[in-house]
Amino acid sequence: MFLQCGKFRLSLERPLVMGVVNVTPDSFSDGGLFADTARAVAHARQLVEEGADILDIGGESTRPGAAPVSLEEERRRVLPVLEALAGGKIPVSVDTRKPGLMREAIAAGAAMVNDVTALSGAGALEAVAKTPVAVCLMHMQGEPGTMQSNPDYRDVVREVRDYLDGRVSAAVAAGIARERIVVDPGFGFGKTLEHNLALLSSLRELRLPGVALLVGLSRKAMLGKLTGREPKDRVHASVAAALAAVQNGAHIVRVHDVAATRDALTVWQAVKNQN
Ligand code: 7PM
Repeated sequence: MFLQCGKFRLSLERPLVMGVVNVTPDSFSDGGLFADTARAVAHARQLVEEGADILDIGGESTRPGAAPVSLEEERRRVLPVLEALAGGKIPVSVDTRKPGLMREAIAAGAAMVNDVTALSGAGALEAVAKTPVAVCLMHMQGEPGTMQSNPDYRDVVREVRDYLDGRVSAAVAAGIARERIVVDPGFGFGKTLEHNLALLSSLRELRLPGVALLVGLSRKAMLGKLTGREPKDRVHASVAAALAAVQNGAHIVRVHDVAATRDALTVWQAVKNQN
């Protein structure tokens, strides 16, 4: 199986590592946009050195609980970073739910659109359909501001699967080939620890034919709940979670700590190759 990601054709034979690049104003300096851009680009290049297969650039508009960011602010943050990184050795994804930014990002060389609302917004499917980019369709219950207040499911695995299946059908109907599609259960997006663990242990049931499966668990609150640690001290927990995800059928893991994840996957792969 392959993922068509703009001009890149990625083999899904081995698990892929997507490195997270946040482009957010630095609260410790007033260096301004140029400093924020330079910092994000340097971080992204570091993640490539560490062995990332894909970069995911986000301007923070989709983060749970985060204040909404205007289109103008999001494009000011994301586009300069994207322009600096597109044309490099690995595909660059843009994490946005705004169709306007999707179009501009694709024109600037983005190879993937990562949308936590699964291209359900007005004009989102149209913004990506007639392009070669990959799309990540994520499940979320509720809205970022309130989704963790009372997550509720009768059967979380079944409901997430049915939702993703419906969004894949909508994408295919809009003209997006299955080899361009990635689905993601959206860990922490309107889910309790119990929901997240049910999804992680039954991940294989979320694999849809011909479609890649991506999982983002890196440094998330569920790992804080399990270990009692702050986000920056969740590296070991995140690596364990990424391994569990890959063992249970994930094709791509979205992580902050690329080097640590790569090493763990290298060892896991060596053991697996003995069969
Ligand atoms: C605070 C809480 C800040 C959570 C950032 C986050 C995912 C994503 C994010 C994911 C896909 C984070 C999240 N998570 N996109 N964007 N899948 N496809 O940990 O799980 O980065 S934001």
